[in-house]
Amino acid sequence: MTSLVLEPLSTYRSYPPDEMVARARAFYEDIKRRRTVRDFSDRPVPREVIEYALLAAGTAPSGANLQPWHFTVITDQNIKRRIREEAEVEEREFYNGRAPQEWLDALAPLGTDERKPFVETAPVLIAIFGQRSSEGPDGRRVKNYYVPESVGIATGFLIASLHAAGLVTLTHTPNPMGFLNQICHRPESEKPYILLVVGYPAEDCTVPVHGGIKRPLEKIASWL
Ligand code: IYR
Repeated sequence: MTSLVLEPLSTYRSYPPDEMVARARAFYEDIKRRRTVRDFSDRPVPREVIEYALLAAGTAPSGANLQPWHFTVITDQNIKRRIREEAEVEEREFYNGRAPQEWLDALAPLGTDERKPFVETAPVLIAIFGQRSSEGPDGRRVKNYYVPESVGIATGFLIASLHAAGLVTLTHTPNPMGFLNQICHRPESEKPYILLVVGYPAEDCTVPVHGGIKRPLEKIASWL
């Protein structure tokens, strides 16, 4: 067990109130341009952008700071094709029986179906795994805590970072995603969380009008 060692908080920065508002607003103005994209160009992305975005994701807070995540970056065309094939097997079942009508109705404004060509077209896939347990310093398995919460926050950082760098993403969730363990050689102690599709939008890329409509502040927040 590691014991508590403290150091002064040296990384914090404070800003005058006006500047705080300006910064919060600037972040909002930029992040609100983000759209989930399904029409990808095949243009390759610089590896360093992905590396920095992964480093940013890795700074996310996590249960007991155990950082229970793994990111497998896939750029190999053959592996992307295998992932598309496996994803489409699951999606065909989803759209043709497994999904209740209510779910299909909720998806109608997005125009999604079982065809997932973007999994092959986009230059980068990031398979995100949550580690239910990991190997401790002495080689024994240690349990991780708040895994979905931690991986969700890290994924949010990742998406925000890729957006800030000028890339677009799709948070793809073929269900179930167990095939990602086999293809990415990840152990059964890891649960696939999201398959993030990353790249540039195709020149003729369109997005659903509905998807850009975000609920106003008074609908998403209340003050006590
Ligand atoms: N995984 C399916 C269905 C799907 C589900 C939700 I919730 C979405 O926001 C979008 C799609 C698919 O990828 O098509």
